[in-house]
Amino acid sequence: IIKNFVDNIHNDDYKSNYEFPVIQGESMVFPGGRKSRSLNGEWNFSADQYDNCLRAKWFLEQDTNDEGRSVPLDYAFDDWDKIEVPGVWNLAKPEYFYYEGPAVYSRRFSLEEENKGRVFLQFGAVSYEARIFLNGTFLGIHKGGSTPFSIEITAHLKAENRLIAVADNTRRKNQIPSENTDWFLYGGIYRGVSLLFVPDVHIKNMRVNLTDRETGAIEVSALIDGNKDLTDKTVTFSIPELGLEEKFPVNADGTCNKIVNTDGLSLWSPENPKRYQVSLTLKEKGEVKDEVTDVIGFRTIETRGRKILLNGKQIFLRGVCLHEETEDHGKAVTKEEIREAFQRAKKMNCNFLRLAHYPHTEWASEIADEEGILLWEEIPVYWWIDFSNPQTLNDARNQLSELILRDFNRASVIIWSVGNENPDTDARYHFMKNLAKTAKKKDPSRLISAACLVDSVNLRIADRLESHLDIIGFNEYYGWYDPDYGKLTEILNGSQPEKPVIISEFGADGYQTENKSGKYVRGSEEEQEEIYKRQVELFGKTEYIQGTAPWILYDYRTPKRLGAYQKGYNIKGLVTADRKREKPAFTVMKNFYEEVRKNEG
Ligand code: GCB
Repeated sequence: IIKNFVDNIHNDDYKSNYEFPVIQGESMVFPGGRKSRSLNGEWNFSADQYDNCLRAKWFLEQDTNDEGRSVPLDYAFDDWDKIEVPGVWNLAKPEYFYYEGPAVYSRRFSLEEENKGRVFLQFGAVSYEARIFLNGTFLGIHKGGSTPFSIEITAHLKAENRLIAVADNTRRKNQIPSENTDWFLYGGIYRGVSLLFVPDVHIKNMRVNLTDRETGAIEVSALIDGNKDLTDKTVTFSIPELGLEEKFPVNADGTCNKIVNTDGLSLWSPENPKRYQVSLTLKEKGEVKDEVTDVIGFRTIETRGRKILLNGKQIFLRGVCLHEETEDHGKAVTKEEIREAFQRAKKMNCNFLRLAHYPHTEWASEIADEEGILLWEEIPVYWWIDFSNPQTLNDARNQLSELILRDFNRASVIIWSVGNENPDTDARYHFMKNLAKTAKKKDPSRLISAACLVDSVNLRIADRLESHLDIIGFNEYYGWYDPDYGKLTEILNGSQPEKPVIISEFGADGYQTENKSGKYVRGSEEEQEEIYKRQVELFGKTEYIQGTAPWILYDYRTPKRLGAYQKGYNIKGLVTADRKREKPAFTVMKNFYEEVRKNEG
């Protein structure tokens, strides 16, 4: 205890003890069909501005010795405030609103389940670093604020357990995103936490996708985890509705892979979001050892020349950008709120959403699968990033891999985006090229994109990254940041892209005024409407534009926007932040998409 005390006040480098083990990459255990227990609900919580849980090793709970209590206590896990998990702390109490830094979450749980196999602790997302402790043992650190991770806790479990998570949302230069973003970086354990109970040898993950539309061939890959010899094991993949059942062997390294042929497959599309129940069973000498299930749609997505083809047919992506935020829950959005956003987009005649600027909850792609909405998913390689730092690249790649693993089976996801509006430097080029290649390698079945900036000197759609992308995303704000439409006309008419282009952002502020002067007030809804009209007019005339995603569906919080009408919000939404009122520009988009749809026939 005395030693801890001395460390606490004299040790500047206390944190390096909690940088390893790093929980990375493919740690997630496939959740579908598993025995699990939710650890959501009330946890104890305290902001820990001086990082004392780590510094003074509070997690050890060394407050007693053999003679009883020996030192004064500076913490009281069980007496602290209660906070809801999942949730963001910023909205839990007014004094937490602007808090950025480490905070301690703690809860007890007893192990009621009979525990024969292995147990994993799974977090949906923690912003931004999470250090996890169970019964006094540091289990690991996870970095990256919006992707899931799992840790095995089998060896540390007791009948009564104390779980601690130190969540730290400090903005740092070398993180993804870096220090400067145009959205609010909430803190907390804002997605679900659960225990997953799996057999000693189990199916760690399963990936399924349609590889050949003509023949209905599906590729099934899985990874079996277990320390034992795996050569005597087989897996059986089935889709009962198609009468399909295929058995294949597990390789010695735990991988297994098979192309299976299907008959009579009905393809998934926005008009027909057909999904099938699938399962994968692990067997040893004919006896079932483990099973996972999922509900999966099958479709193909590809580009040909300047066209995007869904199931072999040209499609225009009628989209809109969406942040993961509501007034009531911050980033911890509910399923109902996601459905509401999707319904609103559909009302605007959308078939596509750009989920900006980081991985949204897994519910988003699950619901999009159900509702028939196509998705662009993105990692927060946003604006300036520490591009020449290998650790930063590692973190970006890790977030990308975790996202791809999580959403691989979702038909709705058609695009992986590797970044947004990054300055065109050599370091950025190498960094993002690496990410584009990583995405392609991990998932050749989808399209790679990035939201690029225009070459504002030559007024052309031109970015060195283009050769590594399938679709060129292009953000522009002509009429707003730059009032000169002439430039946009010049750019769109003068560019000769070899690939399809999506206008991944355009827009303008839009606030409600009582203006009766007949002239547009800067930033008013009337000006926003006019800018939208002029924008869509040009898009309609540009053959290589294969999709548009205006910025943004709803107004949202951002610490960057402190204007008289903004008041801490980005007000470029087509709908107000309370989600109650559609602005006039909403109707402009709705009509434009209606036209596009008609022309498609
Ligand atoms: C952008 C960014 C987006 C901003 C938006 C704006 O280009 O990609 O994150 O919020 O512009 O409102 O300026």
